[in-house]
Amino acid sequence: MSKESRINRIFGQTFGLKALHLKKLQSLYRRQINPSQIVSPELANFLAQLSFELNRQIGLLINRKGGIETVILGDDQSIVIPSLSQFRIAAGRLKGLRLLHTHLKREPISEEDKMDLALLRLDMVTAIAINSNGQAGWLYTAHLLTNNPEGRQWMILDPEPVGQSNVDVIGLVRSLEEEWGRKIVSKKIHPQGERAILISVTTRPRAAVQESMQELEELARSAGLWVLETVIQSRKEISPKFLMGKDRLSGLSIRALQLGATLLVFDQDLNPSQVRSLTDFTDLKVIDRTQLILDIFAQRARTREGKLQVEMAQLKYILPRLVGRDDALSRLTGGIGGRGPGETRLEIDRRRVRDKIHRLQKGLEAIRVQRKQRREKRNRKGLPVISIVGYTNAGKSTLLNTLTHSCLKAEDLYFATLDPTSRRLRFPKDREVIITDTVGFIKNLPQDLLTAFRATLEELEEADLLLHVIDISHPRFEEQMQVVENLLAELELSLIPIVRVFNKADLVSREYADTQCSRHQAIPVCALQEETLRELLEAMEQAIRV
Ligand SMILES: Nc1nc2c(ncn2[C@@H]2O[C@H](COP(=O)(O)OP(=O)(O)OP(=O)(O)O)[C@@H](O)[C@H]2O)c(=O)[nH]1
Ligand SMILES: [Mg+2]
Repeated sequence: MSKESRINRIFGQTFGLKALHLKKLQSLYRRQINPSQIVSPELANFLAQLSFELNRQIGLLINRKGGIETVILGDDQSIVIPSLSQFRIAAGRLKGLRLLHTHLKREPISEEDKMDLALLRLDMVTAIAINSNGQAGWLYTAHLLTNNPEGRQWMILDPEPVGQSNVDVIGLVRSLEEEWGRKIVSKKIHPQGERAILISVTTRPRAAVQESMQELEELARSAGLWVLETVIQSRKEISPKFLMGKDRLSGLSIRALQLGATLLVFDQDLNPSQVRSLTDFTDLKVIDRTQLILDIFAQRARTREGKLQVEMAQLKYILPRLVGRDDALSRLTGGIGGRGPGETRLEIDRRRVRDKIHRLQKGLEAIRVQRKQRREKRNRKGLPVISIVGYTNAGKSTLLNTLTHSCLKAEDLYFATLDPTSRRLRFPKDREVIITDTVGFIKNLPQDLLTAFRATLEELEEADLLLHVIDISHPRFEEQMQVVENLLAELELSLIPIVRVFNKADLVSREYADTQCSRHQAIPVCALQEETLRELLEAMEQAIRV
């Protein structure tokens, strides 16, 4: 349907306008506007007159070439801008459209105008105030502001009489975008370029949430995100659509624009329709904690098995979300920096995802069998197996490295290790054991990941001893310890003997380490220093012997 026939259909039928008025509205589409000028006196008066006769606001969305993209008819108080999702915007960019509209009661820029300006990232908004005789009077114009110390979000220009405006529209918009661009370039020190705001919307006390947010920040850092800001929104109840109120979300959108954010990361799990609503409202990529973790796993997976496992978890996560519009979806399935499962994600439909899951399942099954055979072979050799488990970043790989003089990757990142690795360890009394490093655990580990990593975790079933490594220098080490032990119980591994290892003892006082160790029956070590491992080695040997 052409734009002009739409006017006939929609305005004619819905509002019952006369043919003459419809014609006048249609003729607007054929106008070419000087892109640098806010509005010519002739057009301003034409709009004012028509608006006056209809007793409705009239709005035009004008692109930067001076073409009219949309004619909008409102009521006497306001106009509703239709969805502009076909006009995409880059970070730090405006929409490339400005709103020119009439105000019947000579009101200046309204709250609603400001919201449209901010949420739709319009280049600018101008209101033409109509005089009592139906002529165009003052022009009121507002535009957005880049991040400023006062935290102001918009600039309202001094009103100007029609025909005497000095505003150079294109020049102004360009300088605004340049300013944004500069801010973003100067902040873009992160190679992957995703600039995130972390958000928690919660009914729980602030202190409780802060801890979870710190962990989310660690996760974000491990995923290679550049965290611009963390926001905690305390609410009496969580709103089902946007989690928070619309006003708060508007504020957040504007903040995101000012900071040049490209991504919102929620600490809470979002359901598919929430992701869609939030994405549509803010025009930003929106992910939750689960997707963030999945993304880290996707970045880290190196072996074929690891990759299969992660892809499986990603597809399972995406499957229930594969409905509806695909522009939100592409942002959804893209993950951070577009590391979604497979390039064809835009075309894949649910059935194909299911097929793929099925194939992956078979692949993983085959790997499980191989693993099992390998384990059996190892068992026939009669070597006892010691598995290192623990919260992510506790120092598991470091401990394995020091114990066996190897050099596995150990880094101050969450989920540095994904693929289990085994090494031989010879005790002083010439006994040999196999010792394996495993993927770290975390609070609220996504169920799909847990399922996908079953094959890996099954290794643990064969262990003769578990070394549970705990970062004692972490303020919430007790909670982390609990998370791991609960997970072990869930995996039905509680029957395997376990030695608690309080690692990073070098970072706390001697007394603190001693008190905590006796309280929790643990052995203190510093995985970086071999000489601190003596007591642990003895305990290991002892436990294997029985
Ligand atoms: N100060 C101190 N740092 C340690 C100690 N043990 C490990 N680290 C550091 O803690 C960080 C994490 O160590 P990793 O060995 O990668 O931890 P991990 O448990 O394998 O972590 P994931 O594989 O990510 O689950 C690294 O930066 C280590 O250098 C320790 O005893 N003292
Ligand atoms: Mg590790």
